[in-house]
Amino acid sequence: MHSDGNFGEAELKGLLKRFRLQEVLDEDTSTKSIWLLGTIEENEAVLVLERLAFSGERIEAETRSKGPPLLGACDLHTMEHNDIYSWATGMVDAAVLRPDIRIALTYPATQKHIDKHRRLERRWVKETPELYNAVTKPFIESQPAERIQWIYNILDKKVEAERTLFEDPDPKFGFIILPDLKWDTANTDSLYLVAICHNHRIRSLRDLTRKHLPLLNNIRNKATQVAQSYGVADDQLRLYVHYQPSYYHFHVHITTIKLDGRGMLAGRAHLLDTVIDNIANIAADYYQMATIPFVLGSSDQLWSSWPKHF
Ligand code: G7M
Repeated sequence: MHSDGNFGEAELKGLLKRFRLQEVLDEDTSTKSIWLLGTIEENEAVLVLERLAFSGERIEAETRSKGPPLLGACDLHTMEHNDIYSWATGMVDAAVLRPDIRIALTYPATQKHIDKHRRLERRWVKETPELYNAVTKPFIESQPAERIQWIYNILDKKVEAERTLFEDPDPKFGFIILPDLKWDTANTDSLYLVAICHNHRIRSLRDLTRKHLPLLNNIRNKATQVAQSYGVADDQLRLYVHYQPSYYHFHVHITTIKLDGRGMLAGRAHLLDTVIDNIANIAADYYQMATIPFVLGSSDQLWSSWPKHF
């Protein structure tokens, strides 16, 4: 155990040397990371390896100090060539990329640490209106009110009141716009706001009908104005709704298009403009009639409700 302040490079090196792999818990090619479960002597350990991004600054500094050529000492493994295009895999002089990896070790790791990093199972669910009524709706209705207490606290100005950027207090069509928990409120390149409606009866996309168009259009317009006050123009904004959301009280995500991540993936994010268009121009009860596919993960609370119905 190393909870004291004397743990240093030599100790970490020693632990890494003694790490014996048991299982690959997860891999992610987009973040170029791998999560490994192993043992160090009799205890379990979780090791995370993540390839670091290139640093233009470091490459420039390296070139300046040594002079070109930048890839003079590279070692090629596979190589292809077509006309003016060549590509290969290989290794470059370590100095160009150093450090090239981030290592995170949890030791000793508890079962909780291990479970947290184990690959999620994921699958598509095609939610017909009948399945919504049979599976998802009862699940939503069974959710304890405490799950969305944080939303009521915001609407009642008990918390985050000073962070409110806009409020329309109308109980039916009103809402509050404030920074999302995930935004540092400083960097507009990662602007992330959330609009939370005052109406407690709209739990998700499935509850929206034509009578909610004033609310949706109002959110659209006011979100644009608030973002503009941060210097983010209308054509730089992504407004969307999650289905399934984490919290069943209707809210809209307002982010810049510079931001991307899991929450914006097809299978979860529904653009507000498309939602408005579907209700306004296709059918007033579009979201009561539609089959909505979504990806369910084994860590989602809804996961255990679905297998029973297949
Ligand atoms: O997946 P879903 O559409 O339900 O997303 C809920 C959003 O609410 C996420 O983007 C969270 O980061 C955000 N959020 C969650 N909590 C608990 C809070 C909070 O307490 N305050 C604020 N401002 N945003 C939150």
